[in-house]
Amino acid sequence: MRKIRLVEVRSELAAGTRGASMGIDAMRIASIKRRSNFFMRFEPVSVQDENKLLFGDPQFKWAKYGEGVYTMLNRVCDTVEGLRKEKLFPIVLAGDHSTAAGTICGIKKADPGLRLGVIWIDAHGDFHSPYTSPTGNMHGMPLAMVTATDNAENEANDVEEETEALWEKIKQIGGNGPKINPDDIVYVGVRDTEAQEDYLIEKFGIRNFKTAEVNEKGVAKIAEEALEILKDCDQIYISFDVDSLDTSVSTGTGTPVPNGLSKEQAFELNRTLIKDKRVCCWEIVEVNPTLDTENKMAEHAFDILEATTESLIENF
Ligand code: 5AB
Ligand code: MN
Ligand code: MN
Ligand code: MN
Repeated sequence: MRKIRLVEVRSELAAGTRGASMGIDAMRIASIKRRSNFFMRFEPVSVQDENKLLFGDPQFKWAKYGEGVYTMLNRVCDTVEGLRKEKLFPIVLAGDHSTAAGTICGIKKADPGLRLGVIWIDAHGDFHSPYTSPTGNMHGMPLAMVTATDNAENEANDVEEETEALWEKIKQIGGNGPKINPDDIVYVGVRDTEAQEDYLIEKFGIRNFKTAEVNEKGVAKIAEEALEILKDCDQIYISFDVDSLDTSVSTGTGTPVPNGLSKEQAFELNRTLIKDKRVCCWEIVEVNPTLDTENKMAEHAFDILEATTESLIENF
């Protein structure tokens, strides 16, 4: 039987809005309200954060707090690598989404020959680089960190040399070169992208199951099709950004976007996907209770976290 380890990454360095580092604790509070023993059942591993850097200068215009983000990615990578080497299943709770690149690097470092597929449930493409980002916020960059997608034709920003060096360093975390093929990414719920991301999505033919298609076909069919696209992958990592949810639910996250998934859809989607035996890691990110009232977002996120974990255990 596979064993679960909770990994807690309270980093918010790469988000544009402050407060996502409190998302994990907000979910813990939600679990108490639900009278759930979830956080007592699993041994949590905590990854030390670098949020103190937020009191200082962001340093790189197009890769804000980039050195700190680099440190965090390495820590997450080493933690996840260790767990995967012990054949444990990491459930990662994180603040800002940049650290998902660290998770992917860790999975690959534990097993470099692995062909890893990624299901990215998010309102955003998270496919920017310092060369294309409209903000310099690195939570919009994790997928570019782990793929070979930089392309001069697609650049918008004049990036400083130090930033270039940092970006190259980030791409070497967990081993030389790209960790996944861009066409081994499947999006669900992506509906707020910039032209540079659209260019990559089109170039690599990345499938995006938008909300309308989820409504039309139903979650079961979407899950089946998503897994079918990744049929040649050895293992699968699922990344769940709570801003994939509709704004009626995503009341506490930094970058909410209308026309998202309903809570029920996200609930069923994650519960269904995680039953696939190739899924080796699941991550939930970007709950920000400082933007919310009465901790509603964290309660919804906790319900999804607990139900997804239950589904995983039932299907071990
Ligand atoms: B999230 C935006 N594309 O790059 C950018 O929340 C938003 O992890 C990124 O999906 C959102 O700053 C990153 C405008
Ligand atoms: Mn997002
Ligand atoms: Mn995201
Ligand atoms: Mn987000």
